[in-house]
Amino acid sequence: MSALEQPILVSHKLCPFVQRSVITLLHKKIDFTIEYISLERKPDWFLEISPLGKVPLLRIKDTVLFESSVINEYLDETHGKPMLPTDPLEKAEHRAWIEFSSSINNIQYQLTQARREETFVKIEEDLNKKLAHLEKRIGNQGFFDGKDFSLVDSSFAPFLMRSKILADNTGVDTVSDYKKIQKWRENLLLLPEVKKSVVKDFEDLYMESIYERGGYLADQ
Ligand SMILES: N[C@@H](CCC(=O)N[C@@H](CS)C(=O)NCC(=O)O)C(=O)O
Repeated sequence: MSALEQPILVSHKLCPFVQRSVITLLHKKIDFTIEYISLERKPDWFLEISPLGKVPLLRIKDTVLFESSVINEYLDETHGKPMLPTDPLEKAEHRAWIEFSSSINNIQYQLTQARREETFVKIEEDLNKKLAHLEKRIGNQGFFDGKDFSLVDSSFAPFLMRSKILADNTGVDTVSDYKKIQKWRENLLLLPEVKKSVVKDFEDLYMESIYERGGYLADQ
């Protein structure tokens, strides 16, 4: 495939939803081009093609896909070994957990933005309730469900990567009470498709964005 025919992923370096699609593209060994944009100053061409004004977008010839979970399912259906179960009930359950991972991403973002300790603690309580459900569901064979890397794994990996960076830099580890999630995190963060799914200076950029905000977490 020539570079001109490759799918183009319209991206932002810090976006966990973009990262999910990068992980899936890398896992499936699909050639692609990445185009970063500023979300503070969204280019006109982006606003013209992005119905929600959000990244990621995947441009395939004249078609524009949006919503990371939809992009990932398209990539899964068109390339290589399926990353979702074939049984409809199991597939629906995996999709539900992918949806759940989106809310976890949003809560993690809110946690990094909280200015006051009181707000931070409330958000952390909400996150804990949700993580307790996740802890009960995940398997203990290295991945979300069994021994194979699935779309649920690619969807949670961005949250887990950020939780590790936050733990290393602030001492606040949001998954410290959850042994299975910790093991899962260790396992996922060793995978090449996860390691290579962010820019080289991601940790610095991510922490800078948190220190710039100057919230409760930045003071820890
Ligand atoms: N549900 C969307 C969420 C994407 C999303 O929230 N992207 C953020 C960056 S991480 C964005 O583009 N925000 C720009 C805005 O809301 O103006 C998906 O899964 O793709």
